[in-house]
Amino acid sequence: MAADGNKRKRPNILVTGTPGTGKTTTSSALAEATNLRHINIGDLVKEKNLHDGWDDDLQCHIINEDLVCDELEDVMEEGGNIVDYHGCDFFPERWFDLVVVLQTDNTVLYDRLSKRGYEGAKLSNNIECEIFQVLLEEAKESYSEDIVKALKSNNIDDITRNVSSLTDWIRSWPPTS
Ligand code: DAT
Repeated sequence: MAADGNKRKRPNILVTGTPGTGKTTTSSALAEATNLRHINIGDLVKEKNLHDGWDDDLQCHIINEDLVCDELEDVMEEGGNIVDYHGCDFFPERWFDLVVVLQTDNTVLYDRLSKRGYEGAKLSNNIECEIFQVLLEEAKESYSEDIVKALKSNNIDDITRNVSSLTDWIRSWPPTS
């Protein structure tokens, strides 16, 4: 458990994974089921201008990690947050009580990202990221391994099952032992 975990009335969960693995879908369903606050980092960065401009090659904002962490410090200390982002190594370790890494089979992910309009290097980089389990490795390096949980996200049944087991976990907070 994270060092500060016991002080929080409600836990903080990080939902991470390669783009397209279902972070936003899962996080918003989980927020609805539990009344936790869903924080989509990509949206927050755009909304509050927490970036250093636009990366033409990667076709995304260049996130300013320090500004993001400053922006979220108070709300994370309070607890009860589901943070949704395709990266996990720059958040303070103490923020999270559970780190969920969503995973999707390559062929399924390829179709999802193509539908989203990804092509060329952006598409192949993300597929490679999933093949090499980059986010799972990043999560294990950044957090205690016993709070990192990899969950399959190939179909709607997986989402239902994941949301249900995570809801149970949140409802049983704080842990008794
Ligand atoms: P992310 O936030 O990881 O980028 P998303 O939640 O926006 O992913 O989902 C991308 C698209 O794929 C969206 O159209 C919903 C669909 N999708 C995601 N996870 C799925 C799943 N487990 N089963 C079926 N469709 C899924």
